[in-house]
Amino acid sequence: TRTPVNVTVTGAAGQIGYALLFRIASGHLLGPDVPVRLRLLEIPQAVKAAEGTAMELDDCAFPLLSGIDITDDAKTAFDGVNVALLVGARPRSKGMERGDLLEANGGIFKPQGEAINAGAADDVRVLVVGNPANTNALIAQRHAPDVPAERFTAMTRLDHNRALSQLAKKLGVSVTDIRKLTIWGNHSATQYPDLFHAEVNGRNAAQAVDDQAWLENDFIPTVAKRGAAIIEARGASSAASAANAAIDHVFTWVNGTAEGDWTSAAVVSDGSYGVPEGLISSFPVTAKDGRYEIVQGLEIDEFSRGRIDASVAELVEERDAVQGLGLI
Ligand code: NAX
Repeated sequence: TRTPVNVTVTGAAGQIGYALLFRIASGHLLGPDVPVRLRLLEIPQAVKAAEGTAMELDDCAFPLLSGIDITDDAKTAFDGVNVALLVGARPRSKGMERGDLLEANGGIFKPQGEAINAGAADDVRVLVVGNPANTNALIAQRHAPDVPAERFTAMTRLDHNRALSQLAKKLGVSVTDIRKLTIWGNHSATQYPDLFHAEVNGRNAAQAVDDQAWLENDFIPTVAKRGAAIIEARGASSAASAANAAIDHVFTWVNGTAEGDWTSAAVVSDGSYGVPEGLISSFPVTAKDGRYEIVQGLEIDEFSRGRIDASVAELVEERDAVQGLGLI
């Protein structure tokens, strides 16, 4: 039998946590042959709720689930961690300025980065879901100098999946007919879902759509503002779809992208496509041998250039703000 993989989930008692944990325990994160040991990190007030979720996990009798630990201590939660899903974050409350939000999250992601640095397994992979995801990931990464920077990522896979569905609907095709879609930039309203490099049954997606007005006024804003539309309809923010995207992100990272395709993930920039080195920005990425790599050599036209630059400018502002606050 294989040694269980240690999977740490922060914010485990939250709504994404509730949708995520059962799928991890049933084998969807790493595959049907990989036993997992769950570590749940919560704030003290939510530990009891996390224990309730753990009781339900027990009641599923998942064959792959080899144990559950619950803690409010980051050091304990990340000791020996192989896969860290950082979901818990400080939401923006009424009247909160952006600086306050970044500062509150710095208070979460700095110690978590330090705890990962101190205790994680050599192969640790980190996915930040909690918003502002890219900048939270940057804060954690900067406080884990002994972990290769490429192991820190932030989630834009939900945006990617949303874009796949919107395009499939528009063209009356299946999502499996679409390849090489990209989300660029920040997981925020400035993100740029790019159809110019995407293919639908081998044909260029932007040409297949042939409707620049739809692309600019419908597709891009629908994808970028989908989170708000879900809140409006459901009365609560995206949870199961976010959990599903987190599962996809890690599964792809470990198991690879299909030949001739890529996906989207926010990874540490190496300077590709004019994105300043060190920023955690979304790119087209392939996964191979357990590593995400930025797809190189794409031609970026003027329209895409402007959109990418605008979203990256926002990431630069966020980075400068957390730098100004002494968080990185
Ligand atoms: P909830 O408020 O339901 O749950 C968050 C949980 O995190 C709470 O149980 C809270 O006690 C816990 N928490 C807070 N601080 C913590 C800390 N220091 N350590 C451990 N746990 C802590 O939020 P939920 O709907 O689950 O969303 C979680 C995060 O995901 C939010 O920041 C949200 O904005 C973000 N999202 C990111 C998405 C993405 O695509 N990257 C999409 C979905 C989602 O909006």
